[in-house]
Amino acid sequence: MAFAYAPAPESRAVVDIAPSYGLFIDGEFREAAGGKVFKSISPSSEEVLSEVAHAGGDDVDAAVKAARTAYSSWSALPGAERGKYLFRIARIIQERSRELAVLESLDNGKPIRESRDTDLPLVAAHFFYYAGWADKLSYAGWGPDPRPLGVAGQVIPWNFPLLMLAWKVAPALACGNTVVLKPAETTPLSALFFADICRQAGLPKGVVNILTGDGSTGAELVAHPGIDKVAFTGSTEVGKAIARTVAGTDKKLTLELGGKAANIVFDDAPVDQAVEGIVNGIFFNQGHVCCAGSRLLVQESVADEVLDSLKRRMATLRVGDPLDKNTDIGAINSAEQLARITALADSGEAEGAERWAPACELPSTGFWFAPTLFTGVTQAHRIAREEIFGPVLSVLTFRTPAEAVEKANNTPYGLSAGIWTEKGSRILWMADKLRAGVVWANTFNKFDPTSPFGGFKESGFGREGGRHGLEAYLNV
Ligand code: TAP
Repeated sequence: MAFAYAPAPESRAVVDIAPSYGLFIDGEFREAAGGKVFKSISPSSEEVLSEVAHAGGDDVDAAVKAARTAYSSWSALPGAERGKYLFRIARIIQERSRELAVLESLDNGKPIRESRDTDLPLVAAHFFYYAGWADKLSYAGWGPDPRPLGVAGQVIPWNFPLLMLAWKVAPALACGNTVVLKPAETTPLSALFFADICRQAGLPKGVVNILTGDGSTGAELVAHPGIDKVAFTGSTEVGKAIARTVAGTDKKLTLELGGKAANIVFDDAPVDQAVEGIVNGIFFNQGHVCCAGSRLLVQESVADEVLDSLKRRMATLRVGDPLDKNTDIGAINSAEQLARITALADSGEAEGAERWAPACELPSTGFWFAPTLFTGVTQAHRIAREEIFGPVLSVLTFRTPAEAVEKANNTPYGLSAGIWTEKGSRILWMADKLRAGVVWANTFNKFDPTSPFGGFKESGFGREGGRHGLEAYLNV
């Protein structure tokens, strides 16, 4: 671990965080009806960033009513007019992206290089992309008159707070729906800044409502009878509970859940390139990525070479201050998530896998986990089966492409996969056999608003992004 050069961190003075925030309902910030609040802390320093209102049932009701009232005029607007608002929001996001990137890194713990160069550009790109669709829905192949659904209740996780908001809000609004969105308890701040951006853009009141709170707020929202559509991203466990809540109603549902992706390296892959892809696949965003390449499947004949090179590369990764532009791995999002990662990593050792991490000094305050890999992993081990959602890689080997497919598909999940090989025919053969919604070839964790994203099996259903992402918000 090299610490030779330490540039000045991005200053947190870039963003003005208020000591407290209310719920954003009907275009105004207001206290929760029950007066309840919770604290949002920085996972890297454990300092309190702000005190945030905790929405209860009455607040959910008020937000849904505001969204319902706004729906009649918003859905009646010509698509080109809705598009103008979305273009405006996209431009303001670009203008305020430095502020938002620092905020996201403070509240979530992710490295500023990632929030600045990945999250924020993608957030703006999603709004631009769906802004462009707003006046073209009649030409998208569903006939002349696709209709919005009504009020969408959207619940998002903490790993990409603003990007998950963009994935949900932009297509919903483009199609003429109004939304009530609940961000995760540990990362409420960028959604509240987004509320301010909606005001700045002059978005009619009630079109976007933001309810901060915990899982109980999310549960109230998805159960509310005034919701026409539920869009959820998060754990498979909560996704199943939501599916049970929605069952028997006429609410439309999309679920984007967990993953346990295989990143498959063949013996003809350029090793340096593959190693960069493995590192990006599992250590990007501390491994808090539903499509993370958390299982490395490496062909037996090159396993030693790939692992040697991977370990050398891992030893150069810098863990630390999310606001330092040289940081590769930031803070784990919460003490609770750190405990989950630690328990699963410990289970790997207990079950007989071999644990390795580079020498790595972790800060004394905050929540941290060193980049870690396990070799000698079998398919029965928990670390090969369960989503760790942290910077922990489980390495398995294979001999033949058929064995790689069998191992890759041996999971209840089916969100993503990666293939590293020089052979185009093998890529096509593998992509056809892998049960994964997204298959990357000679790259990993590449996202684009034009491209649909979503899973098979217990990774959920429905697609976000691209033209497919519109279908989730339309009666077609
Ligand atoms: P979840 O508990 O599923 O949380 C996701 C969102 O759902 C949060 O906004 C959460 O609120 C809310 N929620 C919790 N219980 C709910 C309920 N009964 N009804 C409606 N909404 C509810 O995920 P998590 O705690 O953030 O992480 C747990 C595990 O989920 C992780 O270890 C990881 O395996 C997985 N995960 C997957 C993804 C993706 S993108 N697939 C993202 C995050 C986490 P609160 O945050 O306020 O509790």
